[in-house]
Amino acid sequence: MNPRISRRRLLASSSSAMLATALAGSRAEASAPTPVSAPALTVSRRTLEVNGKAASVFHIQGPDGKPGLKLSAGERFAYSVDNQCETASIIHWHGQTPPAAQDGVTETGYVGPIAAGAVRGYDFAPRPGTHWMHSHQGLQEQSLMAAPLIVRGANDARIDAQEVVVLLHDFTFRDPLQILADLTGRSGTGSAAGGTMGGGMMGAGSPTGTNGNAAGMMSGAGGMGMDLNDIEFDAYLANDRTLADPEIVTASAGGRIRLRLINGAAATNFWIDLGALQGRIIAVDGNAVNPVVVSHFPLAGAQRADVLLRLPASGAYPIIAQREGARQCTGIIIATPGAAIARLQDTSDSLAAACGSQLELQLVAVQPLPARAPDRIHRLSLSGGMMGYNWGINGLQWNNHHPLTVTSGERVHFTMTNNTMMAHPMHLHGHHFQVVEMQGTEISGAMRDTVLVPPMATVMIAFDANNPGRWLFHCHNLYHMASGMMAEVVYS
Ligand SMILES: [Cu+2]
Repeated sequence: MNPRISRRRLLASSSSAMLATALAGSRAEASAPTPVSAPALTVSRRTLEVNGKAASVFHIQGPDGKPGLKLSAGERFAYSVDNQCETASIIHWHGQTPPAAQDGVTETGYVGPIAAGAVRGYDFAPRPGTHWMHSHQGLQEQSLMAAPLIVRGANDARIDAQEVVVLLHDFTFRDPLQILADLTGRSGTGSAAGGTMGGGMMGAGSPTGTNGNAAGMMSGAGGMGMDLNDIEFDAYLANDRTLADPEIVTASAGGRIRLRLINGAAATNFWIDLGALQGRIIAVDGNAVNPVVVSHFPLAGAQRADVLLRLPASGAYPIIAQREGARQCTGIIIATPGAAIARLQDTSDSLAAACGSQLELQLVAVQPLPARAPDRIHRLSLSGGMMGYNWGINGLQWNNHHPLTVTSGERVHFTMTNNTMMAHPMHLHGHHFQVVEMQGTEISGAMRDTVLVPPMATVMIAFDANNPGRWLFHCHNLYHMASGMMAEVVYS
């Protein structure tokens, strides 16, 4: 018997068992489809040295021992997750559109977490593009339980370019639970990552000594305050390394590079600076866009960008990511053989601006949604603030959210108005949407799974309800999500 078919049957029966468990109202984990013979993604603990200090973090390794997965064109996502951690976990396939029970979340009730030592199988047709995988359990994502998920498409082979994947992260030596407790004020210790909570002015006077943050940066226009960066981090990483010891990618002079940039940070929007190079953004969140020439552009939390560029001559070319509203940087260096590589500063001389709609307004989908009037419109207010840390959607936190109902076959619009002073990268699971209106301007914008909604702005997205089930919709700032900024799309 074909082992793949038999395993699929096993998965199918196991999924119905899980669904039955969920419908019975139990949150307990249904028996996992073990043993699963599919190649494994192994989730484990490791020690990572950051700024000369050892930290205990997580790792998601593919069968080849490298972080995450790279799938060939046409390859199925037929992998298992082997949880070798001391704690339960679950991995979400960010950017993928699998059946709902395989989305890698527990909140929708299909499955429980993968217990320590357990294995769970997955099998679905993956969506091509630059995607990623990360824990959707607790705050594990902050402890680097994140990795690239690159799915090559049929057309990728026509692009003759060296592929360079860069996963960005924000890093802290602190316990993320303590950070969240400080932010929500429940611990009573008073200090939130060194920031003062009361005035919406965060980041000042950090005991960790990281410098250069624009605490409670004022936007200037109308004297309206804009809040950036609730948390001080100890370092910013590109493929696990800081600029003190960056990854150096060797490439040839005149060579073409395809950067696959992934913002895997828990709570940081970055500006990408290509330095002396000019590139062309050809895809965002794995979806082709009409090429946009860039050298400096924003990449919000959870977003991805594919950038084509060419090295004009021999030399070393830093690709830098700078935290919005701050000076801290991370990055990699692309260098030709023998090029002199200068030590780079990990702080910029100037503060980065806030990430906003600058790039979004220029993006045009290569394959937009077919023109169609909406069958259903959900008007959503992004609500809350740093004071009280009561982030929500329509004033409601996840624990008392109202389901966002849709029906299969509908064209759905979400009109999101951000009534807070902080930008929120909003992520919809299981679907890709088109950005159709940005701050009053109608656009045939990018197809995405994550869009940044700037403070006091309105952004409209459209999607086709074509993947039945229950799907999370949330801010991808981990601490905003954890404190309640999440709702659920439910097919009626
Ligand atoms: Cu948010």
